[in-house]
Amino acid sequence: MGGETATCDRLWTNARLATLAAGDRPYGRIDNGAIAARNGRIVYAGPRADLPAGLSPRETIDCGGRWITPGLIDCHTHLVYAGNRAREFEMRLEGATYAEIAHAGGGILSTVAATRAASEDDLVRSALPRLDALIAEGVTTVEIKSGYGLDLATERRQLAAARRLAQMRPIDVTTTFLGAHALPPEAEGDKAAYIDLVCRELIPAIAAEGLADAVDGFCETIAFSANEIARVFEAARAAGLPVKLHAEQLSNSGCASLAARYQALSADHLEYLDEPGAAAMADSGTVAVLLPGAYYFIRETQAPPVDLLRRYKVPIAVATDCNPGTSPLSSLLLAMNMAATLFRLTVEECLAGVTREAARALGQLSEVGTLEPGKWCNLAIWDIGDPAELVYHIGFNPLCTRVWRGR
Ligand code: DI6
Ligand code: FE
Repeated sequence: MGGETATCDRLWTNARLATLAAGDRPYGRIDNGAIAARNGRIVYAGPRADLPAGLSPRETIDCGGRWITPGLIDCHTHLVYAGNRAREFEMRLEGATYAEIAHAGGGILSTVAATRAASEDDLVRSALPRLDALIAEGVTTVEIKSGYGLDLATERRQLAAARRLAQMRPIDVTTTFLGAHALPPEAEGDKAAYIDLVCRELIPAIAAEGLADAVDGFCETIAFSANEIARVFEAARAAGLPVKLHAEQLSNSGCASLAARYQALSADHLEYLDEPGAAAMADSGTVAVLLPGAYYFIRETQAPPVDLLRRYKVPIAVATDCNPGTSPLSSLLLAMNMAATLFRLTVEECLAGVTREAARALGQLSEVGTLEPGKWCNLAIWDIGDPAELVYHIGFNPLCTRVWRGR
């Protein structure tokens, strides 16, 4: 809906726009563009020459020819956790094996132990610097998963901490319950009993408290099987929550098709995705979220089948997967560079992957992800001469100004 454009609060002019809106122009490019906002929403985004008359903005900002993109969206993170795994990383460099590291208290369960021992305040305090790093790069929406609690009290605390971050910074946070991430030690190897707990107690409680916007799982030989994940998805469906899945990261288990069967918002990682999986995702509109930080950090050698995704027109998003074990990455710009260098995504695919397609992966495309009337006025204003600079630089941040809900 275009809304009424007779007045506006703020007007950005003399800008080049990458609207990412559908159409023939690459990036939805508009060279001499303007954006008007009222009550935090975009009321106009287009050529300056076509600005509706009589807008009478309270404030006009001359962008000096800078580029404006939609605010960036990191659609897959595990940003809230305690401790870190730097010592484990060092041990791996010194030649330690996975088993030795696990024996020395490392691995995912060491993060579970640290997170269980942390208060909600501790979790908020340790997550804030990571969140601020994303914000400094123009991120205006972030998804945050639980999954380092693996019991009701800690999963609840992780999600509550994630919700609190949204009160402390100008950013939208969507939360995802990831109880089916790993088997907690007290389950003593009984996966079926733990999945029972997740389905019968955790998902209903988390959903009733409004703590999660979606449910995720880790489908992998070292985590949970497709049958176990199907039970989790049934429980999510019963609780009225959409699903997404860590799928085909280390091996192919056919779980991208499972995700598609449950109309998953996204299937993530996908290094080992096969053709039937890509076809199923295309049919269900499930977004492929590529996570080059994890691919890089664990020194994976099989890249996700990008050509297959293109052939089947599966939407492609890019995210950091910010987590202490396999992707200690809190730069979405670097994730874009890695998606290009390691996976050969085009610049436009990278930029769409952290805006429009990331919004789609969160089920938020009607609210954010492109510069179009009716959406939240979330902008990233960049000191660049060409969109390719957003992907090309390594360890350099060309952000000039970030706007969240019109300010
Ligand atoms: N996939 C991963 O690579 C991480 N979780 C997941 O589902 C690993 C998380 C960790 O090691 O802490
Ligand atoms: Fe992940």
